[in-house]
Amino acid sequence: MEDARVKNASDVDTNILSLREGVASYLHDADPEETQEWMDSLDGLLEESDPERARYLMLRLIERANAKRVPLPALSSTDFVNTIPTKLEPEFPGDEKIEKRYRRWIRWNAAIMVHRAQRPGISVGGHISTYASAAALYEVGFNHFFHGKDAEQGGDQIFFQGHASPGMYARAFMEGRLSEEDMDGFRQEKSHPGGGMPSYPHPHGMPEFWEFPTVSMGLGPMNAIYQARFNKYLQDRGIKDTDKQHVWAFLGDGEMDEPESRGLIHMASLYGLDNLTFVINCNLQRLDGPVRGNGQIIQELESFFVGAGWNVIKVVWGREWDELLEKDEDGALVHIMNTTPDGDFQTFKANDGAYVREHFFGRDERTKKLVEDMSDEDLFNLRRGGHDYRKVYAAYKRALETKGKPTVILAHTVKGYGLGHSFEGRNSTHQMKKLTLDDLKLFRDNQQIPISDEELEKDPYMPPYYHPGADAEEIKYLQKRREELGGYLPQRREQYTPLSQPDFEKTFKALFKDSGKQKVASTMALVRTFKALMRDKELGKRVVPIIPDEARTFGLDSWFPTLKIYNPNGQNYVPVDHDLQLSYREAPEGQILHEGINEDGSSASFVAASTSYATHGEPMIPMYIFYSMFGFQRTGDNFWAAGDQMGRGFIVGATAGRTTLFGEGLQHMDGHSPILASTNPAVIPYDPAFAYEMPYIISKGIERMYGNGAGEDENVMYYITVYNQPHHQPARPENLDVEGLHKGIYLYDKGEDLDNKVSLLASGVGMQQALVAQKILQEKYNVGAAIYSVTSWTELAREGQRKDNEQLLNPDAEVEEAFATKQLKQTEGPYIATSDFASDLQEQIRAYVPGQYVVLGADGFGFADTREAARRFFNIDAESMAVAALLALAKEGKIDRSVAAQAAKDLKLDDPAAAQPNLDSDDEGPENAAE
Ligand SMILES: Cc1ncc(C[n+]2csc(CCOP(=O)(O)OP(=O)(O)O)c2C)c(N)n1
Ligand SMILES: [Mg+2]
Repeated sequence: MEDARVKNASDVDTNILSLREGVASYLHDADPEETQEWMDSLDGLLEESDPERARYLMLRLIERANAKRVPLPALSSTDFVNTIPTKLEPEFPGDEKIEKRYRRWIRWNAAIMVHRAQRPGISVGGHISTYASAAALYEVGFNHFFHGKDAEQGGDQIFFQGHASPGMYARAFMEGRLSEEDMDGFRQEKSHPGGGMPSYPHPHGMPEFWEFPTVSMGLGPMNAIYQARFNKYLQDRGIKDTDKQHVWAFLGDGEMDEPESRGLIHMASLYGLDNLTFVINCNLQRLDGPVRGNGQIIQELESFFVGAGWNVIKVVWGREWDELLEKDEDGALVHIMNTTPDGDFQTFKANDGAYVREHFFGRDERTKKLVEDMSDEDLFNLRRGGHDYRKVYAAYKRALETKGKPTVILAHTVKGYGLGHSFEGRNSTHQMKKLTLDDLKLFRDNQQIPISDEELEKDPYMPPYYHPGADAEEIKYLQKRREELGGYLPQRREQYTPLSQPDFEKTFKALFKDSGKQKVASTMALVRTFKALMRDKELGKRVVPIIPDEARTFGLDSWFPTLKIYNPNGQNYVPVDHDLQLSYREAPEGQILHEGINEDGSSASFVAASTSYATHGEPMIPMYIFYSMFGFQRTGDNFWAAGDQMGRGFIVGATAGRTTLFGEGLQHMDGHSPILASTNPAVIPYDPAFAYEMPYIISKGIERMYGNGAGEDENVMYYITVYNQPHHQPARPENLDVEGLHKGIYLYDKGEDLDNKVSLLASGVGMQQALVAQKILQEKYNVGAAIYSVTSWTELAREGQRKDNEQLLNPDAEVEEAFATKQLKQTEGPYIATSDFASDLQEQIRAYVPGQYVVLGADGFGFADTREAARRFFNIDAESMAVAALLALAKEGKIDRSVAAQAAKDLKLDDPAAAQPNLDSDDEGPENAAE
């Protein structure tokens, strides 16, 4: 069938084709005659003049329509020129000459710091070219925009591009915050006398300086978006005013290829984040070569961000181009700008003015003529927009004035700018760490640094830093600017009021009781613990539940109507379940951050909430609950960044275990998240077995994180694995070994005093298997089995390793034995360990077990089957534990090996089909409804 849309508009009676998708496809034509007249004029114009003229008139019409508020879909790309026309540029309020002078000193010191770090015997290097290209972008911010911590509401939050760190150190040196000695400690964090400085923005390494770790590319952009969203959340919930705080993220154009960089930008417009500005340093290069040799990264990013609903400001050309563009009456210059690929622009900068004349302006007779009166040097000195203070200032100002949407500034720069010919625009520039003597001299001349040839020649490994002294006019000016803007940046502070908790026994009474006939999964125990805590008014409001679309799976939908889901726009529709008690509720003051199916965004949300004690001085308690398979495995890098940023809060891996989530299969059944979590030194993994353990773990966690106040609290993130298998929950034992519970192991049951003895160690749902194994061993085989609840294998291992290290450093000393060893000596070996995770988890404590140690683990990929079959297959079930215990006893000569052999046969250890439910769990129901 013929499609009417391919026809000429004039062929279609009353409908016309709309400009593009986004408005209704067909519009009613109220006056076809008038329409035809407009069409005829366009046709006539095209007959008389070139398409350039038609394009011009069309664009002017669109511009006029916008001005008259005619709703038209946005154009997703504009010419390769500055968004802000020169005549609309605001007055630059600073003293350009002074600012330029010290910007050059900063650029010098940044490069010299890296160069000196290459000195013989150290040779740790660093990045020179990234900051050189971005110096003006930062300096305009420092001098005129970035609010420091003393500003109203605590100032702005700035995500510095990781590899630009030398520039921030060099500025701090100018400000007198860092000494030459400090600068020479760059990249020698442990060995430099008096302390060194990290290569990149690591708050962990410099907790009073850096705030946001950004160097794992892609994390900065997404964490900045969620930081801005979190600021709005704090404001909307009445916890803290943040409406004068702005989030700036400085990013590389190469970095924008990371899916994390682009993948969440729609969230920023969805939440109307006008408190967020991205500044993308488009130097057209990444590490190896051009970002888009054949294309134009600035144009590509413009369309991408416009499409996502952002305000886009391009800063492409410096003021030197203004006059040329003014004279470009027929659009020839704009045309060659539009059609020159980035690869060529890079090559221009690596060559000279004559090359630019021939290969750029020479592409069109008209443009060639345009520059015939200019010298080659003038041509080479036509700067790119990102190096021009005035253009950058205009863009920043416009960004802050934009309401209702986030802004991205696309700044065109040269990589290695000002560093001279060996650096500017070269493919190798990113990795060049030092300058030759000739480079140094040229760089010194370019930047007009008052250092003599002799001084440079004295020791080419150690060219001097430059500082004119605190009394210099420039330094006074610089200091005044920061003073007026609220103090130095970057800077991290940690000031907050400690949190107190409600009465422990009273609050958690229900969780300490025997559950009787009711079967309770540990997920439910965790939810109940948080619910009980949240009844406390002061503490309750600080809990930030973060959920990527699995609330119903975890039984958290009961929180929807009470806590509500945060949405700054409220709920402008009638929810389908509005007449139900558990209705889906969105509200501007909502407490739940429901992130959609978006683990990356959720992890970023966690980072913002977990560091609020420092960024805002407001301790918040994030409780980020996810499908455990999609947590550390999917977003481990951001948890690593959270550790660097010293985040504090709770990460909950729900539907945990390789066999518990029956029927789901290989991509769902998590048998290793606690192992992944254990590789993050800031994470304390717990795998609780019983409901009564939960309040102890969570309450202690909050106390460790926020109990004391600044300087005293620990930078820890708890990772708690919880299951969806309901089972009987025993009452809290009398004389519970609370210290053991916190440190990772306690004796739950001594077992019967029979002829032979073993000890069973279990965590999580593995405990249910250990309890049955105990019965089998005692009733059928006359073996008394003690049971230990291992709340954290990793914490035990870490404690043991700390003791080992102490011993290594003090070979003469009598170092205490590991906590695990002491605990396990309460009963006799052999020791048999299990959990619902891979062996590597249980293996972590092998060195500290005082006897024969047998590990059963769920190794290999998971699969879809019943829990019983899966546990038998992996040999982590009660029967397998029992046989493992018998075999271990046989190895010690305590029983005959044939007993174990017969048991293996009787209990059908190798037959998943023979596995029968050995738990008291008839566990159908919503808690198993994971999808
Ligand atoms: C996730 C990740 N991958 C790789 C790197 C290594 N790396 C550091 S800088 C760089 C190139 C950066 O290019 P761009 O983003 O354009 O920044 P520029 O230095 O040009 O400003 C790369 C690949 C990294 N830091 N993070
Ligand atoms: Mg780049």
